[in-house]
Amino acid sequence: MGYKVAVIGATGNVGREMLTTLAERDFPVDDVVALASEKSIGSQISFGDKSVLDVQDLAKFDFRGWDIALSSPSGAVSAQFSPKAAAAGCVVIDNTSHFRMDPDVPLIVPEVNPEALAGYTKRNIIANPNCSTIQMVVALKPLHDLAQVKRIVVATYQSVSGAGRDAMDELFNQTRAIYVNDPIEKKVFDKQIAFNVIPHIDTFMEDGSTREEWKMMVETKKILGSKITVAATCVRVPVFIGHAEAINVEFERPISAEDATEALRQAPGITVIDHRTDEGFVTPVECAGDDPVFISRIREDFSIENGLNLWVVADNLRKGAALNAVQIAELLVRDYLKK
Ligand code: 11C
Repeated sequence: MGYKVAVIGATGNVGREMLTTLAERDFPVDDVVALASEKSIGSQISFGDKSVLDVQDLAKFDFRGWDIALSSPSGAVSAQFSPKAAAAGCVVIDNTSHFRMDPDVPLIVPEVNPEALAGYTKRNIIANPNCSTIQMVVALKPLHDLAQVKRIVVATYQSVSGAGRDAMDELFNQTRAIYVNDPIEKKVFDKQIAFNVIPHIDTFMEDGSTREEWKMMVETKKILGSKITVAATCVRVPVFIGHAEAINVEFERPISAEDATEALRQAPGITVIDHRTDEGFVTPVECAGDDPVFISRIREDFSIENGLNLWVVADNLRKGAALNAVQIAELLVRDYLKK
């Protein structure tokens, strides 16, 4: 017997990837529904190779009798509909930032803190972390177990797909416009993204950080440990899919590059490619469409005590969003929602 699964925000980048991932991983479904706002009614979405779903109106949907909702609409839509679905008995796995810091909502990366999932019954909602946080904590967990992370300094190189399909179109259209000498149009990004980099993701906060930088800090503390300090600089780059991160870590105890590499090679969800030669590292275009978090450029940082540098790359729509959500659903049905 399988599960009845709703995908909320099914027409977006992540919603589509959620449907693809459910089908690819043979998640045991009895029924699947694609939900979106009224303006998407009439459109159809593929579920795997064989079936096509008619998009249904989220506002009119009755969640009673549905087991799991994978949710990736805007934060405001999630704020309205996730509690409604949860109250109807449907466990919501929410990809927005809205519930992540709620103490009654577990924030889960299955390779890192699966034990925290037990707390989901308080609100019937589980939060999926930000894509930049997910790939960083997957990379750091095996090292944290070895030598205890003390401080993280990270710079991100984030692809435009993190900002949605209009952002991908904007990169494409601006690139084309530059080649054919057309005027550059800016709608999603406040500066030109083609052939440029923008150190501004999400809104600015009072202390000068952006919310993306703040999310990386608070989410990492919630998942890995509150004593860890994080300094993040988040940057949008003209790449379609795949986020990269240059991570500098200071540990409580000594850790060699060799021991770190060995621990990372053994860890779930990670592929180490670090040959210290031309092409012996991974870049975002190579990770697009793949599941693992790729780690390269593992080296000691001799400018601080117990320091290490890493280059971490992952598909932000898969491990950074849809795949992590489906892996949470897999844990949920394995340990808590057995049929
Ligand atoms: C980006 N990381 O690349 C963002 C997208 O908090 O879930 C995801 C935002 C979030 O723009």
